[in-house]
Parts: sequence; structure tokens; C-alpha cells
Amino acid sequence: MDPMRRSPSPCSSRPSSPRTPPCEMLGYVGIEAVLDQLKIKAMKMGFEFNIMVVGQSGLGKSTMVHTLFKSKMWKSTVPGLGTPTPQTLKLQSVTHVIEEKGVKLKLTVTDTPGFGDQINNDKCWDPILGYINEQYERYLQEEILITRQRHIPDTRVHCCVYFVPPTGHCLRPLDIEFLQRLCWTVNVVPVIARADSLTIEERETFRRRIQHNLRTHCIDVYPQKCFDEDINDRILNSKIRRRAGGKFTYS
Ligand SMILES: Nc1nc2c(ncn2[C@@H]2O[C@H](COP(=O)(O)OP(=O)(O)O)[C@@H](O)[C@H]2O)c(=O)[nH]1
Ligand SMILES: [Mg+2]
Repeated sequence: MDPMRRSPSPCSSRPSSPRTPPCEMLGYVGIEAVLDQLKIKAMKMGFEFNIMVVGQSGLGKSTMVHTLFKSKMWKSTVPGLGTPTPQTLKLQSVTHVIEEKGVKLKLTVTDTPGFGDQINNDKCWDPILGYINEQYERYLQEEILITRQRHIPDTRVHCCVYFVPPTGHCLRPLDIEFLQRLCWTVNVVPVIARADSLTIEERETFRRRIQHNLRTHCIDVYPQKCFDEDINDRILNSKIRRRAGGKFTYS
């Protein structure tokens, strides 16, 4: 019998394609193997996390980013009295790959200088909201392609750190208006900027007033109630809320 005419068994001499490893390489395949496979894949691919810092000039956004990465990445421009602030809002992103115990995290921080510094702050949030929505759109467009990339670069903003000026009173109308828009679009983490300029008592009073403002103006900051569906998430979210003094923290 001509060996070439024999019907090939699934694991015989037939050359395997790079995507289908021979049977002996697969070993035991059970449902529980899926977890390990996902873990190995996630470790190889790494994770992407994108943070955006928002707030008016001089509140310490760039300093926070600089401290986070322990490097000088860009110079902040604090306009002096009478200095016209440029109309165009420039967003600057910096990316660092952090690796811990074999797990890679690509951390990108986007700084937004100049927000709310104009005399007329009408629609000053447009460039920031525009940027956030553009990233969603870009990702979606890649996702819906019939022949899409195996890995779609994720530039979506996962967390927006909102710097509240340390007035000691309550949220300014501008902050309320911006936060209302922002919390519909992205996960918002408000922080009291330059909190060291307030005493501990002032800080506490200010924090409580801000929380009250957030509630009365229906501003749902991170972690939102909708993330509480899973019991484990709910426990974790409660811990975050407790630690942040009820969804609020200091810079
Ligand atoms: N007191 C105090 N000053 C700060 C803090 N963070 C930054 N600064 C100072 O505030 C000024 C403006 O900081 P910068 O990071 O450029 O603010 P940005 O315009 O929001 O990016 C600088 O002189 C910083 O040294 C802080 O937490 N407390
Ligand atoms: Mg800055």
C-alpha cells in the first residue's frame, strides 16, 4: 500500500500549521485550563491604564504626574497676571511601561494645562471632553473592522483625576458644571488640590461640603453604584469609598 495514499490521522505526519499545535503538545485540555491560558495571555500582552489630570493651572497636576514617575517630563506654565492664556488647550501624554513580577502595565498620564483660566470659561471643557470621546470613537472604529488588529492600542481614558481648588468653601459653579459633564463620560476621581494649604479641620469641612455638593448635583464619581453588581466588586468598592472618606481624596 502506498503510504502516501493512506488517509492521514489527525495527529500523523501531516505538517501542523503554526496556529494548530500537534496533539502531543496540547496535553490535557479541560475547562479549568482556560484560566491559565487567559493568565498567560494577559501576562504576555500586559495591561494598559490611562489617567487624565484635569483642573485649572497652578493646582499641582504636573507636579503630581512628575512625582508619580519621579522624572521631569514637562514644564508647567502658570500664567502671571495680565498674561493672556492661549485659547487652544494642549493635552500632553506621557507613557511609561511598569513591570512587576512579570506583569507589564503601560501607564499613560495625560496632562491638561490651562483649563478654566479664561475670563470667559464657557465651554472650556469641550477640548477635554472632545479628547475623551475621540479615544472611545477611535477604539470603536478599530473594534468594528472586519479584519481587526489582534491588539487594539487602547488610548481611552480610564480614570480622570479632577483637581478641586482648595477654596475651603464648596465646589465652584464651574467645577459643578464640568464634573456633571465629565462623570457621564469617564470615571472621575476628585481630589482636593494643594490640600496642605488647609488645616485638617478645614479639609474635613471642605470634604463634607463637596460630598454634599456632589450628591445634590447628581455627580456620580468613581466608584459608581453601577459597578457594585458583582459581590466581590461591591466589597472592594466599599473599601475604596471608606478609605477615600466616601468617594473623596486629597492630592
Ligand atoms: N502647597 C502645595 N503646592 C504644590 C502642590 N503641588 C504642586 N504645588 C506647587 O504649585 C505650583 C504649580 O504646580 P504645577 O504642577 O505646575 O500645577 P499645574 O498647573 O496644575 O500643572 C508649583 O509651584 C508647585 O510647586 C501641593 O500639593 N501643595
Ligand atoms: Mg501643568
